Amino acid sequence: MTAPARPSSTVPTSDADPFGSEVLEDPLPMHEALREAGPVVLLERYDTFALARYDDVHAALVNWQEFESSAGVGLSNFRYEEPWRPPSILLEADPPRHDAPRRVLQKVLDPRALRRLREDWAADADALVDEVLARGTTFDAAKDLGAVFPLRVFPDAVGIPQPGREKLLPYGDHAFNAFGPANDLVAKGAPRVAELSGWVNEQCRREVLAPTGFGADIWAASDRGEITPEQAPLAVRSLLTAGVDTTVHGISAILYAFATHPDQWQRLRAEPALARVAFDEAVRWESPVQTFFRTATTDVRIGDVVVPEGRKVLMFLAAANRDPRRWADPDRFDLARDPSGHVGFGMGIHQCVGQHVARLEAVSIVTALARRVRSIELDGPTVRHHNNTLRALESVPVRVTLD
Ligand code: OVP
Repeated sequence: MTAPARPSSTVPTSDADPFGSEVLEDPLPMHEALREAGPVVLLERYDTFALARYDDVHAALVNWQEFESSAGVGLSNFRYEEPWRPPSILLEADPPRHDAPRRVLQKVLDPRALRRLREDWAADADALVDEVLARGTTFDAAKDLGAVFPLRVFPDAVGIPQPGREKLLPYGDHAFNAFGPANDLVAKGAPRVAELSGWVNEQCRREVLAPTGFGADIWAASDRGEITPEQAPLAVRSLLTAGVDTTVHGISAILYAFATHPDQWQRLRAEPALARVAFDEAVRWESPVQTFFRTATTDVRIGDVVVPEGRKVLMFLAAANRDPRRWADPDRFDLARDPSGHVGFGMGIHQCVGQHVARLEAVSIVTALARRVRSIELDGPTVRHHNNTLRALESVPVRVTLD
């Protein structure tokens, strides 16, 4: 699209390592440095371009024609390197191949299809909160709620059998690590790849899935010819890959946000219907999915810089979500703001197809907590879990007072 342009010698460079432990512990200073450096920055360490400003990230995300996903949304390019598992027919595809599976999952996970889960999940959330509070008024919001609730409700909703469910979280953790470079985090997951992948793939078979649920709905769509029988298990695999760790860390994030913003908990308590906007504000504020790569399909000009065809471009969703050019007081978790337009779920044709499921999970648990808890505050140091793609919390000790 872009004709001869100035050589990209003008591109600002950075020696930051977005996948190093120092940045994973606290990525915010690097995000600011990348935003300030310019619209596009060359990450010298990976010889890859990066976008960190809201307008540029947004524009690239909606421009799937020039920033493709088909070459992989991780650092490695499928055209030169063998992927660690068969590519996702959804995440790692573009139109026209992307369209049929996307339509099917959109229908299976649409808010109207989720209505039958609402009451069940509200009751499940009440029961879990009762269990946790019965043990006392200090607990770990990440370990006791965030890491527990999605695993209680989501695998059942998909329709997979009980045994082996503890494999879902480490499988997803590795999948999200694998989008980054082959660093120590990927090496740590490598020994279990065959075991975890083998189990996950097995759960995607029609004979293994329950007769009702998201899995059965996907297979029914293949019976109707909306996707092929070869695509059905891969669509189920997408749910199992993308749907567990993201919601675990998203729920931990919103609880961490409230524990560190006591006035916002009071606001939610006064108006429980704010739980939905609170979740989107938490996704903006924390960005559980920090980054995704795209690949330039042609020479693309961004500002003064030309990103050459075939090069990887790292989209910093998290940096865009706190860009002061777009958000007033971006570091504040604030239920009074309108967080819509955040790119925490992505934007454009690949925008999170499971976001209604995630929102329902988070709203269920936050609403259950708001019914019983008058105040929530941190009760010790939080501990981060490092992942090449996810911003995650291992431990969020809290102390609550009850009504
Ligand atoms: C955040 C996502 C993440 C990981 C895997 C997949 C999707 C998939 O489709 O397999 S979206």
